[in-house]
Amino acid sequence: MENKLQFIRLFLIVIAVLSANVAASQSATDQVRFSNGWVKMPMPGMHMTAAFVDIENLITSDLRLIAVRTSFSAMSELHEMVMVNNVMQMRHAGDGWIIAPGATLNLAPGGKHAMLMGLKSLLQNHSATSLEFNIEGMGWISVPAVVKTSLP
Ligand SMILES: [Cu+2]
Repeated sequence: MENKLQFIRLFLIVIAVLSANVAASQSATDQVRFSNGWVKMPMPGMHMTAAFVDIENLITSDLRLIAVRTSFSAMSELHEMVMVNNVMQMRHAGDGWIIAPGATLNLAPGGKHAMLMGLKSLLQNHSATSLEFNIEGMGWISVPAVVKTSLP
């Protein structure tokens, strides 16, 4: 009897956790829209590449993109390009980026990007994969992405 009660309690906790996850992901899609996700096909022999996406803020307060990760890279960082002594350099955007209400943050070649380092597997050109972005307060959100050599 004791065991049965414990099992029921555990079962209820599992149900509560699962439904909380569903609620979180439903609200995330109401609050932020990801589109045009893609990963640049790495140069032969290179173990790093960049990924890009458009992120639209659908709510009336600021959102902050704080991190990126993928299943196929050992280390992933948000990077931006900055001019230092007339030379374009890449810099880790440690604080992430704010997305104002109604605004779209564009991660695009030559600008802000997701730097993917320590690629664990060979990426196939034109294959489908996924990226995960962390929005402050929302957690990790999976975003479909296609592997390609450049913009169409
Ligand atoms: Cu970079």
